[in-house]
Amino acid sequence: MAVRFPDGFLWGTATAAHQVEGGNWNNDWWAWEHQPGSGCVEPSGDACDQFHRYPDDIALLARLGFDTYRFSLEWSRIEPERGEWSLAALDHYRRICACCLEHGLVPVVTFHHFTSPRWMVEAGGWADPGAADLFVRYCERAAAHLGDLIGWACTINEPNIVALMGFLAGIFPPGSRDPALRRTVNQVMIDAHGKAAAAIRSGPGTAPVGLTLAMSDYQAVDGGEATVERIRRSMEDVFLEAARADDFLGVQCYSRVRVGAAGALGPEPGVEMTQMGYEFWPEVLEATLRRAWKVTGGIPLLVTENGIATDDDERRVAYVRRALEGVGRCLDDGIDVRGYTYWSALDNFEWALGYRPTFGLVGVDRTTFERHPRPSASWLGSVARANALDLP
Ligand code: GCO
Repeated sequence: MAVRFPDGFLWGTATAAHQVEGGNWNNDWWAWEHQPGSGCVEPSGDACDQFHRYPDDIALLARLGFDTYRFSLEWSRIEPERGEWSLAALDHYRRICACCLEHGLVPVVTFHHFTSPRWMVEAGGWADPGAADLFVRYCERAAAHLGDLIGWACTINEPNIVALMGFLAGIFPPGSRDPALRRTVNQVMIDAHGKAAAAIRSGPGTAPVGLTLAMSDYQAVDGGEATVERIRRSMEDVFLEAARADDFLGVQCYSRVRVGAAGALGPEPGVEMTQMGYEFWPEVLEATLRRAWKVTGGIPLLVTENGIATDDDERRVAYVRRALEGVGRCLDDGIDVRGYTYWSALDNFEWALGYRPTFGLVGVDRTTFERHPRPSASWLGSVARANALDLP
């Protein structure tokens, strides 16, 4: 299916500080990676050493044909102790934004992507309603320093996943398994998002501000309808409803989940799997864009993450092609999709799963940090340049 995308449609790739920078020892994830029994397969260590190599990465992404780069600020670098601000860290992120702009890339900046400073977690972390004010002070400070260079601002990345994985599933820090805490964290994050959005807007610059949400194509099987509705409420709807007043929503999705009356059913036998242990299901993007559009009441949507972990780069191209066809159908129906961001620019630290899953358009040598662009990188870069898929 050929698709022509609207003028100004953004084409990018994404990373997050802790997954690529290296040496982020002052946050809760680093502590979790080193905590016996946490289930992490390996520590993040030097990651992709992007803290030092960002100029080369940005130049590479621009050469490939992209016009957008989504990355995150590391709060534990900017505020290493409560109320102590690192001007050097703020200047570092200012240089990254400037470097993007010099290369013609729109900086899409995430203020919180899963990691929180150790001092913040010791002060009660995200289960404490006081977290919102701590987060807002940091956002204010960062926006004051960087706001004039930011293209799009994402307050919190996947607040639903932080709450689910950290407070109910026990797989992310702090490793709790408590349904009440999970509900509290959802609420604290919604509160923090709203206040942070106001703080970022009141600073310099005019970037649209929103949050990014992990969404899924929940499919009811064998009487699972009511269960789907229940899962959607805490995973999606509370956030989609909170986002109605935002400038945009970042949609992030990877696969579907089949749900029976008793809960998630797991993959369907015979369906191709990815390295993440979930199904190859690119149609998730169309399904989630349609749902986000409906439940938010029609705010602009930016695909801030979509991609696949695979060791077969041809399957990566196949996945993205089908996902983009779905975007095309959404655009045809008048859904306001502003851009597509592939996760991820680089193979990187996939949280508890370490470096095994390879999501990158660009491979990274784990000892030399050398970058090796894959054929999918040139392919998606050329789609970006043409602003079209498969036109003759
Ligand atoms: C998330 C995060 C990313 C992940 C990506 C692949 O969705 O969990 O935003 O940090 O690495 O989604 O799983």
